[in-house]
Amino acid sequence: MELKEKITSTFESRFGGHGTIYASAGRINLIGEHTDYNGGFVFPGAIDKVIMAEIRANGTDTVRAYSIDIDDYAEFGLNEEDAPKASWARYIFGVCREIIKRGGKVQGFDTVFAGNVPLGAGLSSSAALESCFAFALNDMFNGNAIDKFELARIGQSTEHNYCGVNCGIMDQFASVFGKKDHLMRLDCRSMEFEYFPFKADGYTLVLLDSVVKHELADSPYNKRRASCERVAKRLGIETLRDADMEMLDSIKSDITAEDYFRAKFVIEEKERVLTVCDALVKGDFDTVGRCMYETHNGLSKDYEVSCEELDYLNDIAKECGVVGSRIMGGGFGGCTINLVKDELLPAFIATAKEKFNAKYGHEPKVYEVIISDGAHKVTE
Ligand code: GAF
Repeated sequence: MELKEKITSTFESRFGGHGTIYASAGRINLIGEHTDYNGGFVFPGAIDKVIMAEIRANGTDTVRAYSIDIDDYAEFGLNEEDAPKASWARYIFGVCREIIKRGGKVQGFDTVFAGNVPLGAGLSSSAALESCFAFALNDMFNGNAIDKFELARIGQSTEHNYCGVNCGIMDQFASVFGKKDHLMRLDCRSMEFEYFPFKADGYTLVLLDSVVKHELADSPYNKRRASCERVAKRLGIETLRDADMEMLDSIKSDITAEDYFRAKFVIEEKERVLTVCDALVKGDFDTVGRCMYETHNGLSKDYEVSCEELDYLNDIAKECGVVGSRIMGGGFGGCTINLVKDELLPAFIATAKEKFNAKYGHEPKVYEVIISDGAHKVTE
């Protein structure tokens, strides 16, 4: 059954009647990983996989929420002490609380939601969930008075304050601002951004999901961020955006080798984003691809957020002559993103499935990516 039909029929049987339907997207990121919380650049786009929710005010102070995918129901109030236990419900609760903390209005509502963003694959299903509800509650209770950047920050603060992930702004930004056929280069220091048409005629972006589970809350993600902040502090600057390799080398003997390599990756990565944007405008996909491989190498060796399975998928891509390939998102599992010449695509996918299966006993999942719109209202 289509996502929307599944949601509307479940809403009707659970709560009776109908509400309004909203959706927001997962994201890819062509390049610029772990640069967002360092004040650097990122280059994401929203994709055609969404979290969708039907929502209706219920005239009480209680939220009644049902997740179709998890098959779980939660009821909670809107005060700080009402935080639900289930982690999926905490995303919705967090969004409500962050709106209220900013002086916005939220009243009780009934909701049923589901999605087709693969969970734990590095495609930001959590940002899609937060952005869907932030967008919806802004529309339903606040006359859309909250601007789109603040909607993204509401999602990010939800991660920080209710889900234990000290994430940057990239995922929520991409989910809220996504535009069909466009990637967005965001400067995470000034928050200025530019849409770049993504026309890669003759190439396909394909994700290979290792199905290694990716959980940022208990992962060393927060530790990576702490390393970067330590180095920035030692350099006397606000973020690594203002650092270069000369500065880093000048303090090399005062910091741990681990912190040195974390910062080195970030310094190199922020330059790669600019190189890739220029190359994309010129249609120079060889440069785009080379930078993607460099990013993978840095994420694997210096930032150490890859894993055996993702390194293997990257090696297969290289062997197959794929233009660019790298681990995508926070890391510790999830997907590689691959820029593949169309004529090579079937052979690449077949080889990746076969080799990965032979080594790990299961095939990687394959998702072709269509760059799509971000948060939106689906029905009146
Ligand atoms: C995760 C985080 F949520 C983002 O903010 C970003 O840091 C990303 O990892 C790595 O680029 O998706």
